[in-house]
Amino acid sequence: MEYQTLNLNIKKKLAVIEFKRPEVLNALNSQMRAEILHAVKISEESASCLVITGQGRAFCSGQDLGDRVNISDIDLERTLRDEYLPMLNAIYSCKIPTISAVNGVAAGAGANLALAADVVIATESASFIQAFTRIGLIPDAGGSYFLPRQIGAAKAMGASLFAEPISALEASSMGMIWECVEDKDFEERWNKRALYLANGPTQAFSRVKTVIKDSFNNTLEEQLKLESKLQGECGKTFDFKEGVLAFLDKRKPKFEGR
Ligand code: LHQ
Repeated sequence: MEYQTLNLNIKKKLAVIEFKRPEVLNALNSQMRAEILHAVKISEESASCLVITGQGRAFCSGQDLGDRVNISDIDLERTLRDEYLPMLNAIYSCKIPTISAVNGVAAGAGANLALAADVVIATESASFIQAFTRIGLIPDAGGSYFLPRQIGAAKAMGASLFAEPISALEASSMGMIWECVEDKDFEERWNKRALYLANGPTQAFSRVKTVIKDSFNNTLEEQLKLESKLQGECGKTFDFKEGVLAFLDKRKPKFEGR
C-alpha cells in the first residue's frame, strides 16, 4: 500500500510510523485513519517494536476539523465506531511493544491515540490537550478509558472538563506518560528505547503487555493464575535460558525473540 498521510519505515525489526500532514498539525482524516490501521498491522507482522511519531511541530491535533461542509454532516457515532475504533484497537492490542514518540502538541483524538501505545515518550516542549469540550464533545478515541486508569478519576475529570494543555513534564509526573525528555535528546532517546525493545526478549515483552492490561479485569486470584501460565510459557523460551546463562557468565545476553 502506498501511503499518502504517513511514512512507514521498517528497518532491523523496528517499524516507525511518521504522520505527515504537518500543515494541519497531523490532524486525522478518514484516509489517515485507514492508513494508520494498515501500517500498524504490517508493522505487527514484520517488526518487533513499533514507534508512532509526527512530522513537524505537532504529534497529532486530533480529528481534522478543516472541512466545514463535512464536519456539520459528520456522523460522529459512525466515524468513531467504524474508523477510530479499529485503528485504536489495532494500536492498543498490537502484539509487539509500541511507543508513541510525542514530538509536539497532541490534542483531542491525537492525545488519546498517543496514550493507546504501551510507552509514551514526549519531548519537553510537547503538550497533551483533551480538547474535546472546547468544541462541545466528550473525550473519545479511548480517552475516557485511558485517563482514569493512568492518572485517576480526579485528574481525568479535570483534564476533560477544563481542556487545558498539560505539559509533557506534568504528564510525566502525574503518570500519564512514561517519560519527558529534553528536546535535544528526544530523538536519540526514543530510538534507543525502541531498539532495546526490538532486540529484547520479545516473547516476554508480549506477555508483559497481556499481564498488565488484563490485570484491570481480573481478581487477584485470576491474575496470579495468569502470571503462572504466562511465566510457564516464558520459562520454555530460548531467551529465558540465555538470560540466566548470561547472568551467570557475567556477560550481556543475546536475545533471539524465541
Ligand atoms: C487543524 C487542526 C485540526 C484541522 C490545527 N484540524 N486543522 C472524533 C470524531 C469525529 C469528529 C469530532 O472529533 C473527534 C475527536 C477529536 O479529535 S475532537 C478534537 C479535535 N481537535 C481539536 O479540537 C484541536 C484543534 N487544534 C487546536 O486546538 C490547535 O491547533 C492546537 C492547540 C492543537 C495547536 O495550536 P497552535 O500551535 O496555535 O496552532 P494553530 O491552531 O495555529 O494550527 C496550525 C494550523 O493547523 C492551522 O492552520 P492554518 O492554515 O491557519 O496555518 C490550523 O487550522 C491547523 N489545525 N489543528 N484538528
